[in-house]
Amino acid sequence: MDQNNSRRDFLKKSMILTAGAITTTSILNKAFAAGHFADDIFIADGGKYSLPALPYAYDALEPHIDKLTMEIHHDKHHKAYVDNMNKALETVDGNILGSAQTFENIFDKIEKLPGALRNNAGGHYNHSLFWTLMKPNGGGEPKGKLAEEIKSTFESFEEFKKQFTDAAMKRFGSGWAWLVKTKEGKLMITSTANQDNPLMNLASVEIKGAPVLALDVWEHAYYLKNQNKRADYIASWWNVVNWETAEGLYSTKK
Ligand code: MN3
Repeated sequence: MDQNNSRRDFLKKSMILTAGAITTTSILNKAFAAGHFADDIFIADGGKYSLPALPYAYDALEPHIDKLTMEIHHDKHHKAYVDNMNKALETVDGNILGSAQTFENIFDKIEKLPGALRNNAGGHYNHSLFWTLMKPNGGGEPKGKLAEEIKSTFESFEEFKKQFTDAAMKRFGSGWAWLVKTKEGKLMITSTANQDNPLMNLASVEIKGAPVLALDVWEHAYYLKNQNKRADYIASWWNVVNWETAEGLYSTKK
């Protein structure tokens, strides 16, 4: 892409971004569902990453996930990851990333990059994805190809739910549970520590693949409402899962 085109593209995206929360939401959902890393959409003016709007109101997931938790989680925690990612990027040796400050490139080179970038780029990506994987009146079961693949891989949706819940419960300390689609196209359940994710090129990330479903099990995701009871939070979370986003991720990720 020549510079003029890329500039035009960039301006167009920036304008769309300022058009409001609903538009940003649909762009984010569409980008994730299309299997894009969507980072070019996240970059706003000045080449900095910015906090995407929550795709629904803070209280939209009540009574399953409470308003105050959503406010603090999005406005404080997620915002801090974005701000600290921008700061960390300033310290990176230009030779490592070149001009491609994309999530794909960052996650691929993660071992050579500063720990602050690993934590905060992971935090920004994971949370952006997490918001689009929840919605009011969500839950139930997936449909179509994803439903078929879950059944053939885990025998039943109930068995999948049990194994995913188990992975989320067993993650010691802070981290995430994931359903991923591996390079071979196989569905697998895994979990990662801190803000690592299955896209990161790290030996400690045991199962790599494209995220289809993501669950934040940091205490900041549930402590205000559920205190130490992670199991209650996970049980509530199944009621707000946005299976349409998950189906989109499954169908389009290579
Ligand atoms: Mn979190």
